[in-house]
Amino acid sequence: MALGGLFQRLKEGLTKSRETWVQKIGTIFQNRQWDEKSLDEMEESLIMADVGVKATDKLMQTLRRQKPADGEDLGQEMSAKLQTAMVDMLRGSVTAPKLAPLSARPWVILFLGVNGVGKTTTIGKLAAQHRNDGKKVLLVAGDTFRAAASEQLDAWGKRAGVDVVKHKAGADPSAVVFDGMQAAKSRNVDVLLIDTAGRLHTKVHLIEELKKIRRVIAREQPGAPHETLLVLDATTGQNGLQQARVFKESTDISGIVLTKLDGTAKGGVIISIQEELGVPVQYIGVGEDVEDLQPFDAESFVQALFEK
Ligand SMILES: Nc1nc2c(ncn2[C@@H]2O[C@H](COP(=O)(O)OP(=O)(O)OP(=O)(O)O)[C@@H](O)[C@H]2O)c(=O)[nH]1
Ligand SMILES: [Mg+2]
Repeated sequence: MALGGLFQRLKEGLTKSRETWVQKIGTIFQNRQWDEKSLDEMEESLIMADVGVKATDKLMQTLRRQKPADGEDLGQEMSAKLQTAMVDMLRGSVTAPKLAPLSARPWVILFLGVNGVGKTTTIGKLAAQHRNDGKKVLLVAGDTFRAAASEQLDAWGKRAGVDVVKHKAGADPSAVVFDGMQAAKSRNVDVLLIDTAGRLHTKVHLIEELKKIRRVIAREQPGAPHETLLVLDATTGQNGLQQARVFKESTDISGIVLTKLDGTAKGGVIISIQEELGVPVQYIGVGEDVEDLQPFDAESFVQALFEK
């Protein structure tokens, strides 16, 4: 899809956030002074949008330091200043990944997250995108917890035209992952995407199972998994952030996939995720279609959020 089309989808996906808080922030300063009352109101709107206390504090510090020029359209100017501050924060809060994407073969990506956040859907969309780029993709149904789970992955595999390695429901997930690694190596696969069962970050045995999966992957290919993506549902706002904190304590996470941004006005949570976790948001989900999973780019995200 053309870049313009992707931006349009992103914009549409962020409509709820734009219409609830972004536009409100734009109007706070219209016909008003640059004073404590207006600044406080702005701060409140950021908190309401789930930007988080810490990130809001930091943004407001930046904005309070920059007294606007007289005679300007204050609403527009404050909105522009906020956009710049957000982009800087989203860019500055994380460092670039150590390895270039797809620099190893197979490039192994492990997906984690609690129930229903969008792991399987994200894998399906990403599989279709890589396949469209001419990559050889293989999926691993590491969610052996429910029979329906591998069927759902199978359906995505068929749609994207990629194979799925799976076992019977109830099988040991590590065994499926082992088979997936073997198949990826022997079939010369470019990208291996591993689905896992939704797990509560608070359940010790599930976290142990995850560690076992990681050991199997690393034994089969040193350096893998190359990416471990934690999938978070944006509609859960600050709760998602709390999940991420706990996951991060027990396992390495290289990036975040923030799904369902189209279903919430709490799009500001992306800022607190990066700022507080220091883990980059790699992809965002703004709808149900394949093109609605997009690589996250701070500048186009903020532009899409604010553009009328
Ligand atoms: N609107 C919208 N829906 C999404 C997005 N991503 C995922 N979904 C929907 O979220 C629901 C759950 O997605 P799944 O992919 O099954 O989630 P999961 O994490 O694999 O769930 P479990 O395997 O049960 O842990 C599905 O109905 C998806 O279509 C998104 O970006 N936007
Ligand atoms: Mg799933």
